[in-house]
Amino acid sequence: MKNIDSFTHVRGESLFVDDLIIRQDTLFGLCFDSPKAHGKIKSVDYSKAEALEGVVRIFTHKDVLGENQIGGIIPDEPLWAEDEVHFWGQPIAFIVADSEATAKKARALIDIEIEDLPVITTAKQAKEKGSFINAPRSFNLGDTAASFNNCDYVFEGETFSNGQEHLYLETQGCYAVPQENGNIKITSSTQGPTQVQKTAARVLGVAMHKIEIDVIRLGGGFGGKEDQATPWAVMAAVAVQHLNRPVKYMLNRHDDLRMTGKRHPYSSFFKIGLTKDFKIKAFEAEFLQNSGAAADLSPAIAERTLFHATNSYFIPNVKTTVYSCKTNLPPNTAFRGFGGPQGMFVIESAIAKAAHEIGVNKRQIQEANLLQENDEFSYGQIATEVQARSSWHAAKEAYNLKKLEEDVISFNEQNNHFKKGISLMPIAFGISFTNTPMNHARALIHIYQDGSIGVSTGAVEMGQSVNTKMLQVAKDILGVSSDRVKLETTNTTRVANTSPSAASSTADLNGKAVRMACESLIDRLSNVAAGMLSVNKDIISFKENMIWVDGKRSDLSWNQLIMQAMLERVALSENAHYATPVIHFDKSKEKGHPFAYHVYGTAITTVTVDCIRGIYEIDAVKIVHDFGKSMNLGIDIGQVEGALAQGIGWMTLEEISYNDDGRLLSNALSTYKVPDIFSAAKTIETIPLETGGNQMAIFKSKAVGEPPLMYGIGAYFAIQDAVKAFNKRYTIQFHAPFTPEKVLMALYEK
Ligand code: LUZ
Ligand code: MOS
Repeated sequence: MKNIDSFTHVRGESLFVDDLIIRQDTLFGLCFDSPKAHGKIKSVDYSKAEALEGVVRIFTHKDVLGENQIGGIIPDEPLWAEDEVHFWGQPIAFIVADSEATAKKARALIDIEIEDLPVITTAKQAKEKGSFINAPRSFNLGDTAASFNNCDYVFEGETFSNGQEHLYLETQGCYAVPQENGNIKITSSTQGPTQVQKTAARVLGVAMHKIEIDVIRLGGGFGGKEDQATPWAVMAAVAVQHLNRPVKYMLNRHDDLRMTGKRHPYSSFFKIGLTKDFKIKAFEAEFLQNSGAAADLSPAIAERTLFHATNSYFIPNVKTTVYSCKTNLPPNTAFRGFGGPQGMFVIESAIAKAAHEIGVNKRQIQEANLLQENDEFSYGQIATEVQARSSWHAAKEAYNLKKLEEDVISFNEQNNHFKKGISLMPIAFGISFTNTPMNHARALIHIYQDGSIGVSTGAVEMGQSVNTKMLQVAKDILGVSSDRVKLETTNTTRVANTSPSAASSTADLNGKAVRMACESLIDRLSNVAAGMLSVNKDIISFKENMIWVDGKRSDLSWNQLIMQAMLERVALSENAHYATPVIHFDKSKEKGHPFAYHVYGTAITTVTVDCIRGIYEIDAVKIVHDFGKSMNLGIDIGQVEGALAQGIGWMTLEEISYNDDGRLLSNALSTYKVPDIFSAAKTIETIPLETGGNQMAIFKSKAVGEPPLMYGIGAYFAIQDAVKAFNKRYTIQFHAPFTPEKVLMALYEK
């Protein structure tokens, strides 16, 4: 089944926030944000801006009737700065005017005086100064100190991975409209409608039921709208509260790039110990996360770094610690993989360093340590239904790794201007919110009396096709054709108290709820059908818009049955709640079973480096991926390919840059390079690993959103492999992204 939005997408008819028909009395908002990364606000003069014709009002923290606080995990982030600013781009005020153009003119007329305070831009500086968001966390298994003494090889090293801009095609935005009695309806481009609702209620000082959030769909989220869609919607809501007029706020690209957080840059240190036969006996890592100026989701992201610090390897002695370092950058936030990719880059770097120093192929060390059934992760979960070795060997065989490697070697023997490199990248990614209480979802199904069906869930459609999957679940369980099923918008009045659409878990959690609701309806409708057909209820089934008895099609149609159910006053609506069973985690011990299951896979990446220019091409990425039993392979492979491109971009091209004053230099698409069709891998092949699927996944079809991003890490090591083939004196380094500039320097380093 195709993505149900493809028709309207292609025709440009799909609705996003900016496409909504707005009320005639709508006003337009615009943020005035800090022009300094750290300082005391001495004075702000709004008089010239306020005097501009068309400016209705300028809102500041003084207009907050509730709490000027938007921090979720830790309450450390004001909606609007009060006496101090902590990052360049921090919201200070909100201009509301009769047009966007007027608001923009007004913004230029605001005079602000800020007394500079010292600016921290890197995690290392923050650690030196003791500037942290919260206490560090550590996951420990076995005894690393003792086991390093028994290793034949011990290596240490340092890594850096930079941030990443989400670059959702649709920028952040919202449209807030007053209703009667002070109620407000906000259409928001958010992954977390409940988070927006809850925060708006908190800042406005009203009950949650006065705020309704509606989400049609997002033009991409990638984690950037898990937490950071909230402030804009809340600002607009404050304005509505005071003005009783609709307020729209769509960020332009420059403002969005400057004011929002990104993937966290990490500076990390590792120590790895191996035996002669390449078994990794001990691994230590210290992760310095550049959290930015406020917590946002950083503590949860730091935690996931620890969860994925050993990737798909079994290491019996592990000691990992993460520091969330407070700096004067915009608060960094969720980004596809959520700290996992940063952790995996470090273990892969440690293995690469060991291989380089010992003088063997990196994959020999990787292969010797892949997870097996019943191995223990550092956080106590026992690995089951492990597909680390199976996907690794399936990839080697399906793509003839031996031949691929021989081709690289012979190419490199014959060429000096160009060199090829190859790498293998296995992944293991845990599925579930690491914060156990977030793993729940609800669905509300209405069957209308004409037999058509409306499905509401807490899932937010952001291009990942979750609505298509929800429709598949409903139509399969109810036995109706897809044209009978409509997916409704995601709305807090229909489905309340939702977790954000995140953690790759949205289809699992909401899909299970849809399934449960549909099964309850089927149970009730079976009674009605049994009566109409004078048969036992247990032999009734639903298929192709008809009712079947004992596997044979009856004359009773779905529509006739629904009409009869109406007459018999049977409830045709159902609400269901799903909470992931089994999972638990004890933070006081840092042990438990946090994940419903893991997703595995292996990618083989080959690249060609131009050794005169330092530029490179990704020749091919050949993947064996564990989809479980995919319920929609077309959509799932699309997710793999998109995540791969995003992962390769993070590892190779996308270079976020702030100057020492904390100003974003890569503040436009002329200075921030994202993957395009020319930099995409020339070939991508994805083979589904044959497995039985996983019961914890919806229809045994495993979560697919985030895991394949980490295949992109393979590109870094494939390029490094090519550099090594050219420059025998290359000092191995782990500093991502491996941009052409850095490749050039590595090629000619003496
Ligand atoms: N968001 C979140 C996530 O709040 N918790 C998680 O564990 C998570 N994991 C991946 C992506 N987003
Ligand atoms: Mo996310 S990184 O919002 O799953």
